[in-house]
Amino acid sequence: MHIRHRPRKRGGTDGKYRWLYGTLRASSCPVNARERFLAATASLPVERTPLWIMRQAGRYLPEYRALRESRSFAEMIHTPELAAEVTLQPVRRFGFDAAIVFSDIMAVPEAMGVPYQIVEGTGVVTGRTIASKADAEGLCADPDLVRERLSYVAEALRLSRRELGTQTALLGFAGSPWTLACYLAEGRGAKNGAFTKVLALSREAPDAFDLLMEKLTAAVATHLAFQIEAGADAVQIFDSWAAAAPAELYGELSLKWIGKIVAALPKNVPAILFAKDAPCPPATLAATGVQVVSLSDSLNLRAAAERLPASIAVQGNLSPALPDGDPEAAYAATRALLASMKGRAGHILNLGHGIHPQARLESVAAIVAAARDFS
Ligand code: 1CP
Repeated sequence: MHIRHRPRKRGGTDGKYRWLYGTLRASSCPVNARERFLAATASLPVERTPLWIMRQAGRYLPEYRALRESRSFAEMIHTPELAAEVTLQPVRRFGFDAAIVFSDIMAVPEAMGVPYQIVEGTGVVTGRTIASKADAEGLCADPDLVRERLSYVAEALRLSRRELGTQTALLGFAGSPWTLACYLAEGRGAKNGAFTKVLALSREAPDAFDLLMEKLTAAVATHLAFQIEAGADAVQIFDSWAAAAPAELYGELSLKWIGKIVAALPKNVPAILFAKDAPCPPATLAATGVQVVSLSDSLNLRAAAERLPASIAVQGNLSPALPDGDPEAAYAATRALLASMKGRAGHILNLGHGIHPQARLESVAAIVAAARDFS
């Protein structure tokens, strides 16, 4: 990948947020957040580790809750102006190196003809379940229709890009076919990822499972390509329910399909794979062709990175509970992680999973400050 280095401008993102964090020092290298992020995805050296936080656009932010007070989640997602606003909120407040478009993994199944709701206290509930080949046949994977029905996501990306310019990276995303199949077979979220119907479908009706996976793979690939055309600099694939697959079948049930999606993406756009608690080593995740593997906090990040080719970047892996605690502990843990990664190019700082709604803003600020102070 070709990274252009532009001269550092006065009054850029760094300067704008410096007053917020007493501990901030100016960085000395002529790169902006987007260049820093893209360099890290390519495992090139950077003057400081870039960061963003999974679920950074969401409920822990008072400005998100204020918008959400008078609107449903569905309305926020489907209205590009609101989705762009929520995408930008965490970048304005914390100066993260990357924004992630405010959308949901269930947007793709919805475009394929399965409506969904987010029910307070329950989570995802789908309007249909997929239990047979006939059910899978009824799903739409026509690229033109999928694009048309997801045009609100593309518009949110274009509006976000307008404000971010070339200063901050912008991420698109999608759920993996396996994780989406978990929801579609179950018809809803499952406590602690105990999805059982999808496994039964793969065993008892392999034709139905294969057709479902082929259609999901096609629609996810279409959606990711569409997001890249609309301005995404990189894309993240969420295999949030990787651990619902038995270890010996994980490659067949999930990674095989992710590999097909990555192969279909433009080669110059980095793909990040977040496979939460995947039942395989990180090198197996990297073998899907992604440039970055995002790891949960159950692993030692340095040790995991050492077992990967130097060309593969890692993302993570502070505890998602860290921002719930006090800022001093958040600062110290971030410093310790960065110190452990010193000398290993290709690290994007993040949590091991999404930030909690009860996260403390001053502890998020402390993580950002620690990343900026460390070089
Ligand atoms: O305001 C609210 O009540 C809605 C809460 C919410 C939010 C803020 C949901 C419902 N989705 C989102 C946004 C979202 N979802 C983003 C936005 C960008 C960002 O990261 O800031 C992203 C990337 C997602 C992805 C997503 N949705 C995943 C994969 C990531 C992960 O955490 O593993 C999953 C599993 C979902 C499903 C989903 N959507 C919402 C909830 C509460 C859930 C999980 C619940 C369930 O499994 O039933």
